[in-house]
Order: sequence, then structure tokens, then C-alpha cells
Amino acid sequence: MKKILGLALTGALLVSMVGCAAGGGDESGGGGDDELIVGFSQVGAESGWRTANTKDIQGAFEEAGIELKFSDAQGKQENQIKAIRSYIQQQVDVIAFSPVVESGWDTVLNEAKDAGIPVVLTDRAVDSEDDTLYESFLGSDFIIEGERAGAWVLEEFADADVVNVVELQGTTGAAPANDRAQGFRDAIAGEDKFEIIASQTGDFTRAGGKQVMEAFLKSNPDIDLVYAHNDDMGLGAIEAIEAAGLVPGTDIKIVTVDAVKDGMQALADGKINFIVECSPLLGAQLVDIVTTLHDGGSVEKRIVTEETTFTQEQAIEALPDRQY
Ligand code: GZL
Repeated sequence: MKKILGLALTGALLVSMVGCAAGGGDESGGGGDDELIVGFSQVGAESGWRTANTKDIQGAFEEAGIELKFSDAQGKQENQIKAIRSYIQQQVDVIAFSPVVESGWDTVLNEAKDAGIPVVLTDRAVDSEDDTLYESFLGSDFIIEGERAGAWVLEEFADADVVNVVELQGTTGAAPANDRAQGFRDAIAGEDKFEIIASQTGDFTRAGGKQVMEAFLKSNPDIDLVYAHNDDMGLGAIEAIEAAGLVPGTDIKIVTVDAVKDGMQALADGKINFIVECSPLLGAQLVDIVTTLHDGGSVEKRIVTEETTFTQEQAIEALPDRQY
């Protein structure tokens, strides 16, 4: 009798161990069949904006009690593709990611589609012809952001005869870099006085902006304006301009995009002259989108985030309440 009881207990123990190893109560690896699990691939941690975006997304999912598997691609597309494949393998319920560059996603997004896992784009777009590869794209309109920077420049230099512009571009191939460049050029196209005398990527980083601006200053004696695709590169440019014995915001005007706290402080201090906002606070909207999809609902294909612009006076007023 004792032997039979021992065998029965061993058998029960084995079944429960196998159950745990297979990842719990259902094939998705989650606790229960209806538990929503989301896999998120983030670009990296290249700027103040990205840090704020990560914090907001992780905070929103924690507050909603939804499991978020999170990976940082350190700015490499191959790492994002690996992460997406890993989420497919783990059979998560939804995959969300911010594509570091616009191109090269069709293969892996088709793998997600074949696995029946919906994909949501946040922050940046992909250039795929097939928009069935993702359910929704939540993020800013970067063309409009470039146009807003250009509109300010038209006003600021209304009385100038010649305006030499240097451009610090974002990450090569990234949607915000492509579109902010395009929107800015569209806005100033009608005015021959503006000449973009140099344009180079600073990869959205402060160090990159400083390094490129140092080179611009060495090869261009007469720069009137810096157009930086984000605050971090603008802050790097400020360091280079000051090291060259010039006064940022006065000798050389600076317009940037993002409106993160450090950028807004530089604007309040008069070292940056104008900032176009690009909101990183996408977490709550992303939670709504993935929850709706998981409940079998449909979501809008394109959800544009609301944002504004800041002058020095507006920055001084907004700074105390700034969330990021
Ligand atoms: C814009 C985002 C950009 C920010 C940069 O939505 O993709 O990437 O403007 C960030 O600061 O690095």
C-alpha cells in the first residue's frame, strides 16, 4: 500500500513540475488564459526624451497591472528584430515597439502576423507598404514639428538678408530625422535668404550634437542658426558654441524639438530660442490600445499625439509643472 501511495505522490509532483516548466496555466506562458501580456522593444536610452518615454510606458503598464516584457535595443535594429522574434516565441498577446529606423521591418512583422500577434507602433513609423502589418501607429507628426520650427525661423529672421543654417539631424534613417528635415525645408522653401550650409547626424545624443557642432564651427565662420532635431543635440551644440567663445541664443540662434526639462531650462536661460514640443507621454494611450485589441476591439490606424511650441516666456511659465 505504502509503495502505491509513494508512486502516486511522485507522479503528482512530476506533473506539477512539468506544468511550471511549461510556463503555467496556458500556452501563452502567462498566469491565466485571459491575462494580457505585452512585449515592448524600445529604441535605447539615447536622449532625455527616450528616458521619459520609457519611464512613462513602464509606469502606465504597472499602474494598469498589465505584464510588460521590456527590452532596450541600444539603438540597433537587429536587437529589436531579435526582441520581436523572442516575443513571438513566448507567444505574447500584443507586441509594441518604437522602430529605430523606418525600413527593414516587413519580414519580422510578417512573422508576427503569421503567429496571430497584433503589433502596435509607438513614437516612430515604419515605411512598409503593407499597413496590415500593424494595428496602429501612436506618435507625433514629425513633418508638422519640422514645419513649426521653420515657421518660427521665418518670423525670427524676417528682417535678415542672409541666414546661414546648420542642421543637427537625428539618427540616420529614423522617421523623426527624415520628417523633421522635410518639414523644416518645406517651411523655408519660399525664402532664398535661408541657406542650409551644413547638415549632419548627431544621432539624437548630446555628445553627438556637440561633436558635430564643433566641426561646423571650424568649417563655417558665419553661422546664424542651429536647427537641432532634438533638445539633446541642441544642448551639445550650446557646449560647442560656448567653447568657441560665442554666446548661444544670441550670436547663434538655436531651435530644437522635444521640450524635455533640460531643453526647457536652456530656453528659459536664453541659450535656446524656440522649442517645438514632441510628447514622450505615450504610456496611457498605449495601455488603452493593447487592452482594446486584447478584448477583441478595433483601434484607429493612426493616433497623433497633441503637442505645442514654447518661447522663452512660455518655458519660464511651464517649467515648474513640467513632468519630464
Ligand atoms: C521622437 C523620438 C525622438 C526624440 C529624440 O518621437 O523618436 O527620439 O525627438 C529621441 O529625443 O531620441
